[in-house]
Amino acid sequence: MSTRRFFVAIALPAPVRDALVALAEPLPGTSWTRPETLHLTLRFIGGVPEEKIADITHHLATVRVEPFILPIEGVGAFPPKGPPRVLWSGVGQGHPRLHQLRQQVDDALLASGLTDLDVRTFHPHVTLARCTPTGAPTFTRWMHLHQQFAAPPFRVNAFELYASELRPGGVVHTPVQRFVLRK
Ligand code: 3AM
Repeated sequence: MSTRRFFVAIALPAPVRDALVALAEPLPGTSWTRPETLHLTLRFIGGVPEEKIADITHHLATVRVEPFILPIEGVGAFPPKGPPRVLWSGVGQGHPRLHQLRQQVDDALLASGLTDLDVRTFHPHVTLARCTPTGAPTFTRWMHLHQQFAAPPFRVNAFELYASELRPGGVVHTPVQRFVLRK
């Protein structure tokens, strides 16, 4: 039986997904994210009992951040040095409402009783691919080729709670609830 893990993310509109999908090319040891699962994670929650979800959604509904414009741009790798495990596109500097949103999401999750949120710094990004550590020169070429990448800026009107399940065909993300942004 698959267990459901949960995360909070910003869904990407089709023109942004299309632009990101165009960055994919066959690279050794690299598995590209399926277009329908491209997203910007605000917070990975992990496995929680299903009966806790009502409480989590209740608190997430208290988030108050005005809609904002977000340009997805540039590319990079995690870790930044050494063989990449993840290829991503990011959001550049600034975007205070994005960070405000992340903070309020965290506050809401803490208020719902979650206590073990990861304390690492938030590096907003869209995971484009996961890599086995081979072919480093190829990744350098790919990153150089796309350093000026810019997806069409879009208006973030909402964020979503997703369930994530690992199925035989790969990971499946199911939207659980959408939260519209407002002041
Ligand atoms: O948005 P990205 O793709 O960077 O890697 C997972 C994905 O991140 C991450 O949560 C997002 C939605 O699945 N994730 C999965 N397991 C995780 C864990 N144990 C995790 N993040 C932190 N800790």
